[in-house]
Amino acid sequence: MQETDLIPLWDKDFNKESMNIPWVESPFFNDILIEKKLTKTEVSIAKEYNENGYIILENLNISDEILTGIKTDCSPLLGFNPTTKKFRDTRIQDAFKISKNVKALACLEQILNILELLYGRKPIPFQTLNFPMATEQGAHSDCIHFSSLPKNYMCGVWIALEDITLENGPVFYFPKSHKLAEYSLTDISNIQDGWNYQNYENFIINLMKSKNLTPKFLTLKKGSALIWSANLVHGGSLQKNKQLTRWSQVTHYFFEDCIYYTPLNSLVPFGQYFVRNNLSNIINGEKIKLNYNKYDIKLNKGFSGMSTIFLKNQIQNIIKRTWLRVKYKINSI
Ligand SMILES: O=C(O)CCC(=O)C(=O)O
Ligand SMILES: [Fe+2]
Repeated sequence: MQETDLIPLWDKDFNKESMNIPWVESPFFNDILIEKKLTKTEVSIAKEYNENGYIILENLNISDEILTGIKTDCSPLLGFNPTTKKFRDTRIQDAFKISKNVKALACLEQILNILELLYGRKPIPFQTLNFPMATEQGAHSDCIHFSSLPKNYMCGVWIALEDITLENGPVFYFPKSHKLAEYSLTDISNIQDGWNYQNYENFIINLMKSKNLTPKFLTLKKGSALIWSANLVHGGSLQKNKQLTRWSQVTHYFFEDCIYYTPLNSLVPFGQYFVRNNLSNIINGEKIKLNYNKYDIKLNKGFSGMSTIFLKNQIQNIIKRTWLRVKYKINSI
């Protein structure tokens, strides 16, 4: 006899690939990887992403026309003053609506293919941000801004539009931090006064220190990219040399067949979601239809833009059961 014979259900099988999370974040990642017929390069990309929560792509084939074109297109939108060489704004959101170059970078075939490989679903670029300078943004996980049901079907792709050094405020990120729990505002404080973004940022940086995670700095050559998974902690480091620029583009992606929401404006423990149901797919401009793994959903609108979410067939079942109870005069079905 072996000791494991004493454990109930030890020999039972479980459908590992049917778990309701991206396969690359699955606790059964290694088992699933063996089953997939991937090339050597694909295997190393997937392993890196699973272990560290990010991958760096240095050999992307992006034309200089696009990289330079984005700067030319965005400069007037950012209120660039040629005399002072200063920008009025430090970021522009969704410039893809105006600039075909921004759109082209958000829809790069090479990136879309890698994302589909990692997530097993079609990626949907839904938001672009262009920065001419460092953001100096505190450490955060994008999960606080963008989340999905099922969870973790979201990622960010950051592309350098010029060479990035320690002088011009590179992005910093904490490898392996994506494996930590996903924290919401209601988790970080036991009083409502603590449910604010500043407290969240203070929490995250203390969490990194407490877990002994050390940051890496994204010094990159123009045209290279970082893909980070939904819960990887990252931010913008301080810009040492303010005379320099730090041109970059971030595109945020969701994946198909999910419900998308903003945790920062939601009260998830109370079942109240700030659902993003007016997103468009940058690739084709079409409105994204929300669903849950292809099941139709119904949103019940409540206060402050928050909704409760029902699966349509769940409602139909409730109605059917109620009708049967009434018809046969029984208390429960
Ligand atoms: O570019 C940066 O400094 C960080 C941007 C960022 O965190 C984001 O867009 O999610
Ligand atoms: Fe971010």
